[in-house]
Amino acid sequence: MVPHADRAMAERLYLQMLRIREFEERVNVLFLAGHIPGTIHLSLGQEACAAGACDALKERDWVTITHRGHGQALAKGVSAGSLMAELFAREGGCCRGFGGSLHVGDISVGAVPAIAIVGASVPISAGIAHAFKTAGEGRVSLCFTGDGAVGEGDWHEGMNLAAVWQLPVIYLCENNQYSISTRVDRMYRNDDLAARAASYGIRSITIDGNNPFAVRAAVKEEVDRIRGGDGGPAFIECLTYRQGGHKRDDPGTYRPREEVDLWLARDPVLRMERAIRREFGDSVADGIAADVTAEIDTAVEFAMASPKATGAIAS
Ligand SMILES: Cc1ncc(C[n+]2csc(CCOP(=O)(O)OP(=O)(O)O)c2C)c(N)n1
Ligand SMILES: [Mg+2]
Repeated sequence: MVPHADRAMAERLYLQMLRIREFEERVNVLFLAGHIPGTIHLSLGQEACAAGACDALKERDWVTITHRGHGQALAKGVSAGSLMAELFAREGGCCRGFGGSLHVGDISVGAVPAIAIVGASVPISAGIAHAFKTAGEGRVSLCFTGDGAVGEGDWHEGMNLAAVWQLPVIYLCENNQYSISTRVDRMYRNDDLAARAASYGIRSITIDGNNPFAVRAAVKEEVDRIRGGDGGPAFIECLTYRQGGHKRDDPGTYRPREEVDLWLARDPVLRMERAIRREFGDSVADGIAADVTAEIDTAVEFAMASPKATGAIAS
């Protein structure tokens, strides 16, 4: 899984995935301890999508984030401290504590704060891409969505507009197999999501969304096309799995045990950890893990010390 020639990239991707994993595991504990108001949607199991996609982008490219967006925000460059403080509804949050978990982002690093209306970011990303195209700066708009968004009217209108105007936007669909409790094959008679996007005249592929190298390569190919002046929209369906329930009050018991086990065996972070240990040795993997733990410790301390945001959600 780890080509020797790409050691720096492999270490970078593993670090990013582990940051997301540890951030969210810590968030889970802190939520249960009562530090985080509202609710949270965790992306455990989907880390390779955000890490791979954002590694192929520059800061001046913009992403739109979903309701399951902690990993997307971290990977695009939102600091762990400001993200944690946002979840705590504190002044130091990336949206000054007014957004909470469902609305994270930081425009200064190209992470458009999440709206959380499923599918709404599809036409918005097209609009961003239109502005980029008009300015002629070769910037890229990348829209994260889930599989459930594919059934929304916004998705169809946005996809069509992006195709007709040949906009520099990459739609990255994290197909985690479920929209709340409904499996993708019960939502769509045709559950080949890439084929649905292709029907709008959009270049579309389906890839292993648990392999960060595959995600990075797919996004990079489209980014290069866009910067080279030959880029229209693209749709990348990343096959992945939501390891937990939809949100904190959902144990996810509607999923067959064998299915959960099958995907747990494909855990992207553990897969990458094994590859890093095998290729580069334990000290490299342990060093990355120690750096991540230190960063998340500092992020939690920052959030705890930050003053409560006046008027923010449930503060
Ligand atoms: C327009 C709209 N309808 C319903 C909801 C409630 N809702 C929140 S998340 C979600 C599921 C979205 O599924 P998917 O797009 O697959 O993303 P995932 O939760 O799997 O990451 C729904 C229906 C919403 N936020 N917006
Ligand atoms: Mg989904």
